[in-house]
Amino acid sequence: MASARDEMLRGVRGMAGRTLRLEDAIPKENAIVLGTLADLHARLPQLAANLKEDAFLLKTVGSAIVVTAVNDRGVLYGVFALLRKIALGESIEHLNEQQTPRAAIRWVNQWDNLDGSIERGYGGQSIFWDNGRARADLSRVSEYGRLLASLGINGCAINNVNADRRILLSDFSPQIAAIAAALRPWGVRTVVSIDFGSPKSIGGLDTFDPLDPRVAAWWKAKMDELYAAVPDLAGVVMKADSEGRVGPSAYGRTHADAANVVARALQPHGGLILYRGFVYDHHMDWNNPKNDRARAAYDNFVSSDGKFDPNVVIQIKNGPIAFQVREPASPLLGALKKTRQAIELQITQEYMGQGRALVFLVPQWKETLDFQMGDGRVSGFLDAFAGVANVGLDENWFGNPMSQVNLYGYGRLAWNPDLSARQIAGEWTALTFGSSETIVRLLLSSWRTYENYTGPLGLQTLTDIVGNHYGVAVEASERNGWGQWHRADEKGVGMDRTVETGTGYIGQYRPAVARIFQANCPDDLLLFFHHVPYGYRLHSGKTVIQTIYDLHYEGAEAVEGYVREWKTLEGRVDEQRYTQVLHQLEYQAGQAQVWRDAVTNWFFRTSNIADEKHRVGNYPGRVEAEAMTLSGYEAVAVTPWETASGGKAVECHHAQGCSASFYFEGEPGWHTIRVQYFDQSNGAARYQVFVGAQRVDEWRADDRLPTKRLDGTSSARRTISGIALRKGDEIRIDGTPDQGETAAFDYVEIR
Ligand code: GCV
Repeated sequence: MASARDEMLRGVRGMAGRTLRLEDAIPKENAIVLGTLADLHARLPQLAANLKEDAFLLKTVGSAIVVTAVNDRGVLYGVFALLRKIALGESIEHLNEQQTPRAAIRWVNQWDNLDGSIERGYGGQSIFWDNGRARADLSRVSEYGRLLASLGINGCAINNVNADRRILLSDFSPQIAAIAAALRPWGVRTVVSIDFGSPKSIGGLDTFDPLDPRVAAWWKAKMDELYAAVPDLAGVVMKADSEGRVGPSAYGRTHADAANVVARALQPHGGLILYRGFVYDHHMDWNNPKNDRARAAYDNFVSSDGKFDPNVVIQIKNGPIAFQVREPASPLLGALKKTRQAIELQITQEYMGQGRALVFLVPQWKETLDFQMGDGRVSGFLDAFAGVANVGLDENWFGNPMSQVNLYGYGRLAWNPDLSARQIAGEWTALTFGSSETIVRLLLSSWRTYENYTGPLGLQTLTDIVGNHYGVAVEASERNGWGQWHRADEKGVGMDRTVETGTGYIGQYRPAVARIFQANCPDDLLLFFHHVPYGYRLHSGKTVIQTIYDLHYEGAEAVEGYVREWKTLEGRVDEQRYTQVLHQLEYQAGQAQVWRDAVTNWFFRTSNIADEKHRVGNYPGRVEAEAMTLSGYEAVAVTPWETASGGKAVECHHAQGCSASFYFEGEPGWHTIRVQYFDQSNGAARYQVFVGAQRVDEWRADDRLPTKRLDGTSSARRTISGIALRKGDEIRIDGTPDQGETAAFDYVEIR
């Protein structure tokens, strides 16, 4: 309640410059009255409402605005809702608005490791952990609690689902308690991720068999101990039998056995276990065309329906693989008729540009939430939401100012999945920058744009699957056990998941949906479900191969358009964020071109079918580095080949530097020079560009991109505009290496 009161004061002070007077009694003048229904009953007996936990009522009573709920958390949510209304300029006259969250469990998961790193986190180090302990300064945790509360989120898992067994050591609970204390004032209950092997790995038992009574007793004692330290712990998250984590399969037991043994230990404390449905074998034989990772969640869980205890919730990812740029809704959603279920959405942009690309994910999530499974809409099946947030210590939480829209959108949808993407984009934009149709337009088109240049038609994100999941690497998904296969070869592309000739995955959908995916598959998902020849015609009338070419060009062109559109906002968005976002979009435009060229060239070489529009393989104004006059620089082959133009780049191995030059052959006039160079993480090489004797630009390659290699992740673009060039001018690139970084570059393009 104190948080609700302080937030009301802070909000009105911030927006109206007025400090509300605090009183315990209800005054005669205008007032904002905060309290639970029980608190207010004696003074406002006319207030009658039938509210669930966390729901709130905003109601005008005489000259007062009353914000009430059955619990303190609900009042806090009501305050945030009222402040949002004021900030959005909505009327607060004659209020009588009751809001009830659709799902009672609205959690975020943080994949934070105890050493302070974050698995798939792009906004800096952990706000919770440092060097194996809770951070000494937990002020960012309490700010995070406030942020989460403003979105109606009521639980936060504070450590990675790839759980460190130390989290359950007896002397560790004070660390958890310290974090819980920082979240508690915001109504955010703490959750811990646990390792199923703990009874053996830290418990001194020789087994973690869930049916062994000693194991059950261990879990019970452990949970009693944990709740003694954190009495309001919301529960636990557990990843078992997945990606190297131990699980019930070690003893031939079921997931219900595993979940229930922990659930029974939690039950006396009112705790929940969110048991992850993300179970699959990552050593599957690629050569077996019947193998299919997409089948795994359904195959593993559906037979246990009805066998889970009531405090078990199965946490199911939105799609059957893992957070790809496009996947169909997981067929497990709603298939468990007697089991509670959560949808797991990924806020952190693991496969979506990792905090460097503008990708508003709400339209993607909405597609799943609104999906008609044949026996109901996905959102109607859900008891819980889990969003993988992975915020970090960076000032803006995510490493850039725009990714916050996804946390905002997640919270709003967990509260009310019927909100539209447009409404959420509009709210966030207005609250963050002030209303702007331009920003809303960018947000709403950004997922489609990202999909177009990274993996359209259901191909999934064509990224470095076995590495950093960031840059382009078309074949990285193939010939390994991870199961993110697209099976492109010289004749065709796509996974055959049909019942008749493929893996049978389509048969996991309810019949009405299976029929559509089988016989009338939407173009967007065609290659997820079917293997087709490159000449196959889509509903659009175009061939698959031409569509792949066209969409990659459209996607890359769209990002260039974002840069132009963002520039129209100069002076209307605060300067700091204007510049940050501009740089981000300019970088993204360069990346989009790398993706475009890599994917289209890869498919051109593989299919041997030319682009009808003659773009693929033809790059007007481009001069390959390896074709320049080189002094010190040496040509090298880049792996994978498609990530460098012509498969090659040049590198410098001389501390004093190297040069590469060529003569301009184009028409005289004002030109833009673009240098495609490589920015690895192991140094900060220096580049200088000269036209004749005049230096026109210089920079250091000092971005923090996640690779030490020359590849699609490190490939970056420098744009030098407004340069006067005459035919015959010499253009020279001087590069000076630094540590492991070789001042490499790929080509220069002049426009
Ligand atoms: C926490 C994907 C990610 C992993 C993640 C896993 C999961 O495979 O790449 O980093 O592990 O999903 O959701 O458990």
